[in-house]
Amino acid sequence: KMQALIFDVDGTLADTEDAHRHAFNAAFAEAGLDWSWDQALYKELLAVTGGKQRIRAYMEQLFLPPADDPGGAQRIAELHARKTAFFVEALKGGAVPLRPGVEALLRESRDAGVRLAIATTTTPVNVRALVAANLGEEAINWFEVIGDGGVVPRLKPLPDVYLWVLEKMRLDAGDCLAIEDSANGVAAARAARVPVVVTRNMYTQDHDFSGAIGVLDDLQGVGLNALGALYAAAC
Ligand code: XBP
Ligand code: MG
Repeated sequence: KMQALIFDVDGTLADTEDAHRHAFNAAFAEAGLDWSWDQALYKELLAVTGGKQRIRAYMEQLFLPPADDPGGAQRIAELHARKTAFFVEALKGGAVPLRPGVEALLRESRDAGVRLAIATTTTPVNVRALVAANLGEEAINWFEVIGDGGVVPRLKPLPDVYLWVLEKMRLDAGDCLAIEDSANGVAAARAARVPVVVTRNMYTQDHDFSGAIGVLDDLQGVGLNALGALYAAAC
């Protein structure tokens, strides 16, 4: 039985990635770096999950391997902290709405007693700011468990954050449904044996979603009945 929905955040609850991209660029400019990530480059860089890991991967592309530099990790951490500050500021200013159908599905789930959780690789303050800006300060409590980029060291596509959430919820993987937007997210959910439905977006529409039980453009008009039907057909 489908007892819980586990939501990814970036690209799934909201199309956050362009706001992330702008925040990275603002942090780079503030630091006097001439790095600027356009959409085409960012699409490639998204293959690496986690903002700090993404900066590191980019530096390796530029042949500036931070591993060769004792201060490298520290500089990445500082750049990323500024990026997070820019991103949270944008969220608080209302720059990123929830994707279509997300709020309705969250509310329907609460009414129906379907448990809610989050499994993401992003920074904890980002999740709180996104939810608060769009659903109010109390809505973060709609999610019984929040697995974010701080709870496990190994990010998606590895299953660790899903396994952490399942353990906290004391649920079997097969009693949950994950909602994801990317190949890395699908891989993470599947590696944890959680069935997964995809709502694809601009950055992920050509990803390989094999392993997902459904691929949708968004959640507009997609309620628990429709998700339950996909779940029943697959599980
Ligand atoms: C999201 C990410 C994150 C965000 C940026 O992946 O990979 O790194 O792009 O957030 P998913 P941070 O949706 O699969 O969780 O800079 O806070 O890492
Ligand atoms: Mg995502």
